Amino acid sequence: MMYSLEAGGKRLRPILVLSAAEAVERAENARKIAMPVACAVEMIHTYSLIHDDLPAMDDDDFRRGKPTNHKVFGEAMAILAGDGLLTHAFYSVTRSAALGAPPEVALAIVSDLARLAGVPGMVGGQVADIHGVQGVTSLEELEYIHLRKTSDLLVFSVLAGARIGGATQPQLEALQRFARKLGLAFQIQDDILDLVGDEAKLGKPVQSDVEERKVTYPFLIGMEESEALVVRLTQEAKQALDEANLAQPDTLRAIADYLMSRDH
Ligand code: GRG
Repeated sequence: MMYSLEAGGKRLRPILVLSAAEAVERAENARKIAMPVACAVEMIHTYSLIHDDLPAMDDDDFRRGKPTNHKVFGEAMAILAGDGLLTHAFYSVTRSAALGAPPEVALAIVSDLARLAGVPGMVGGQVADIHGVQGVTSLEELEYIHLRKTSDLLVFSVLAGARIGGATQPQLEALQRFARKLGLAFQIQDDILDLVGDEAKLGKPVQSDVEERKVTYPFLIGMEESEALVVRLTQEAKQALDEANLAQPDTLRAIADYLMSRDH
């Protein structure tokens, strides 16, 4: 568990939890109370990466610049490390209640986490992705997968932080719109960076269709349109952020800008 947690990574989801808590600025000690939830979402994210890398799924040898968990510890331990992280995440959320999160806030966070990381969310997105590997033909299908597989954990992160910060219902709704758009932009940028990285490795343009690559936005609509879509979705995300009327929206806004322009 610690091997994969400490392997690095951008820590995007925990940063979103803490930034959303600080952005609302209504409840006391919000950052301190949000910390165990920030850790919980990184545990869930890391478990999903460990399981995604298994031979039965993506069968990857490297993650976060290091050999994947099953390459080092074997498949059985990698499955158990993922299971352990998933379970411990819920324990970690209960620590927020111990630090002073109101019971109704802690309960809402547990409920959101089970839903958005679970079958209606990330797990369901992974199922749709596996079923659709060669069969995804439309942008609607691709968006369905990305909204669940990628956006939903970002939605959880922003909502959890905002709940701890004392957000109102209209603020939560606007922040949910913000995170959904942000997640889509993030995933499309990820697809673009993957393709650019592959092309750099091979020293030639990659023909997605002939090389049996996964169906992605660049594959379906081309590179230029994908890049324009990242810009448009980021603008829409920032529009939703404005609608949330937060006391301190600057960090969340800066994260949206950073994700759009990142190169790794
Ligand atoms: C196994 C239930 C289950 C789900 C797996 C996360 C996932 C779902 C699959 C990994 C492959 C992938 C590209 C998922 C989309 C989300 C995404 C872009 C993950 C990578 O997140 P980063 O870039 O990773 O935040 P770091 O390493 O920086 O934390």
